[in-house]
Order: sequence, then C-alpha cells, then structure tokens
Amino acid sequence: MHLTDPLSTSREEGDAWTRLEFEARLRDMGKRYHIHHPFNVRLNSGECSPQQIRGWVANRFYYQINIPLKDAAILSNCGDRATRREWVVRLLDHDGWGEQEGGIEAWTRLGKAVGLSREALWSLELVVPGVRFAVDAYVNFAQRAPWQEGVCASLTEMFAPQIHRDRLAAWPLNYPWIAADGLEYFRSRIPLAQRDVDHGLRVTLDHFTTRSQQERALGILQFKLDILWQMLDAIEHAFPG
Ligand code: AHQ
Repeated sequence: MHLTDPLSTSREEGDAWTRLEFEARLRDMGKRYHIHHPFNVRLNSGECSPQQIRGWVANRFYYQINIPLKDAAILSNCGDRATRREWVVRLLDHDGWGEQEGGIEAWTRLGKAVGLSREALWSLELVVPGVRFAVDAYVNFAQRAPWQEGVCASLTEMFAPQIHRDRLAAWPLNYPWIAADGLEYFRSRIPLAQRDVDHGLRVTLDHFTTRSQQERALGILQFKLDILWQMLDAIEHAFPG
C-alpha cells in the first residue's frame, strides 16, 4: 500500500480526534475542492468558450445521471431502515417523482440553454474517457465499500453551496447568452446540498471513531476530491478552447 494512496490507513494508531477536530479536518480538505481547479476558475471568470461550456455540461451530465446509481448502491448496502428513509430522497432529488422533474431533467434544461439538445446530452457522445473512468470509479466504490464509506465520500458537498453560488452570480454576467432558466439546477442544489451534508456528516462523525478510522475517512474524502479534480483535468484537456 503506497503512502500516497489516499485510501491507505498505513499509519500507527494515535489518539482519536474529538468530533469537532475530526469535522474541522474534513472541512479543511476544501482547499483541494474543484472550485480551485484552473478550468473551474476560468469557467466562472467568463473565460470559457461556448464549446468549452458545452463540453463541461455534457461531461458533468454523465456524473449527474450516475449520482442516483451511486446513491442506490449505498442504499442496497445499508441495513439500517432509518438511514435508508433519509437517504432515499437523494434518488428522488435527481430522478424526480410525480410532478417533480428532478435534477437530471433540470440539467437537460441547462444543456438546452448552452446549445446542447436533449439527444446530444443523452447520447453521451461528448463524454471523454477520463470523466467516464472517474465517475465509474465513484459508482464502483459505492457498490463495493461499506455504506458508511459511501456516505463519507458524498461529503465533498460540504463545499458545493459556494460553487453553485459562484455560478449563479457569475454566469449571467459572463455568459448572457445562457438562458437564466438553465441555471435552475444550481439554484435548486444549494438547500439540498446543505440538507444532504447534515445527514452525511452525522453518519461520518458517528461511524469513524478511532484514529485510524478517522484517517480512512480523510482518505475517502481525498479519493472523491480526486474524482472531481480528474473530471476537470479530462474536460480541460479535451476542450482546450
Ligand atoms: O450537483 C451535485 C450533486 O447532486 C452531488 C451529490 C454529491 C454526492 O453524492 O457525491 N456530490 C454532488 C455534487 C454536485 N455538484 C458538483 C458541482 O460542482 O456542481 C459538486 C458535487 C460534489 O461536491 O460532490
């Protein structure tokens, strides 16, 4: 096991961190969040071309349509009914239910607003290998890992409200050609992300209690931060300008 392996726990056992210290260390990893990725900085500064924005939307669509599969994998591994009752809403948030269109449908409206037809989006023709592999790694992790580890990996959403707020503030100014209703997904996620993180953090702080377990939790979060970072690396490479 390489020391650089983010999922490695090859460290001697120290004292467990307090709950507050553990949460602070999880939140401190926000400095590695993809909000700081050069592509995201350019995207929010108005420096991306319409083709780059379409590339980003089409590739992130693959992430979006896989979130419910990831969340269903966690549900299928979870024997605790109370947790499942809380977790199941995440699938509905994305797939929708009854009259509620859901986040995947909202993302197709974002696609339309940036010039991607529903067919182009759903064809997945613009999804590049690096994005596919990163997203598939996330779903495979959720299928294989204990459900609490899958929950822990979702905690990158601790940092998501800010990235959504940035888009809502910057895109109308920088990309006036993108219809405002295309940004509804970002607006909808801010309260949902906060609700999801409340639950995910409670599960994580309750489950990972020894020092080596807490270190593993940090490694799991780093693994998910790497997934988000790699997606932007691959998109940046595939859509240079
Ligand atoms: O729109 C996003 C979303 O629904 C989720 C679910 C959550 C998870 O379960 O891993 N993560 C996540 C994220 C969403 N949007 C990303 C973005 O940059 O718009 C951020 C991403 C995350 O922070 O993990």
